Amino acid sequence: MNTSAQTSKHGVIHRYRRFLPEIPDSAITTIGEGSTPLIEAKAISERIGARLFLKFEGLNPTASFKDRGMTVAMSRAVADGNVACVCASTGNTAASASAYAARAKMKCFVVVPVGKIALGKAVQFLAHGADIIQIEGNFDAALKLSQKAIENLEGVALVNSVNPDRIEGQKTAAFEVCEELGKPPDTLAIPVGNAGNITAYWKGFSEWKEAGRSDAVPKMLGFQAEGSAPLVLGHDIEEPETVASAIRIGAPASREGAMEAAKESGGKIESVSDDEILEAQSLLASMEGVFCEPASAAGVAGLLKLARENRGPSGTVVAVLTGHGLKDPDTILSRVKLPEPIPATFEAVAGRMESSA
Ligand code: AN7
Repeated sequence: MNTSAQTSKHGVIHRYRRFLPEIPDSAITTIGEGSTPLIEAKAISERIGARLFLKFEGLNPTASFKDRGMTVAMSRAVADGNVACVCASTGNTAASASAYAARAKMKCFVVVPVGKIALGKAVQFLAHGADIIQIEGNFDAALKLSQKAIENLEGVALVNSVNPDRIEGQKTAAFEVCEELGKPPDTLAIPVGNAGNITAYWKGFSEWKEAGRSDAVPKMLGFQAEGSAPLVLGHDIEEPETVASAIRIGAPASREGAMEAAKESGGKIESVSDDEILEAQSLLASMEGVFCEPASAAGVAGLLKLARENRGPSGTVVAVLTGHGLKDPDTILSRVKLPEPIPATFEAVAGRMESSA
């Protein structure tokens, strides 16, 4: 075995090191994140009247885009001599942090809103051995408490996207999109919660252009859930609500980054209803074979809504599907059920198939 196999040569740090903050080899913590597929969505393209590609971030090691930022944040936390990390989370950040912390032999505290974490995500951070702090409050409260906690603790790194290393890692998704298409798309559609990811993509597209690798940047379209849309309403929300639990966030930490991305690119931040989100999730699964979690479908929901209102983008559009559908089995099971079992006989099975043929 090649000795360098200890640190995988895959992962966004190795791939895009010259665009990232300095990280010594010995500190690199990677699980082979990034290099996710860009999937052409022909059926939905017809509905929206543009050529749509899906950047399927659910195929990262912990099944969400968070891993791109976490490899950079955790590696830098190791390089700085930290012994523990903490994050507030609606689920995916905690799943990612706990996996990367396990690999870095670091203690990981996850501060999460009780009763609002999708099942698959909770199972992940339980499996990775996180120290779980469930609070009787929402994500916004969890983030404030986490920020306050590290002020008084030595050697503990905050790995939420308010940590600029997270944004640095996440911007690599924009590089991959540009490389795969051969140029930036005309438009990017993306879900917005705490607003770190739209900030990161915009930074990535802008840096790609500054580096002379492209001569354009896409229009940025961000979509929030209607019950959790502080950027659309123009003020924070005390009690955000949405079926898309990942983006149930009322006071986005990166609001300025998101507003800047929309403004500078000639794009916008809008909202979509829970029904529109679930409809988009269902279309993606049933027509494109791509299963993403509800929050991840917000971008496609937004594109479908704009198309219905005859104000959708044309040209090449990339929608970011931020997390895998297996993260949140309960939302599917609350809408569709397994059928009743039948006897294990040829007659019964044939009868069933004939009746639905
Ligand atoms: C699937 O895990 O905030 O706008 O604590 O999990 O960068 O916050 C998750 C956010 C979109 C929104 N899609 O991204 C967390 C958390 C999925 C997500 C978002 C999240 P940001």
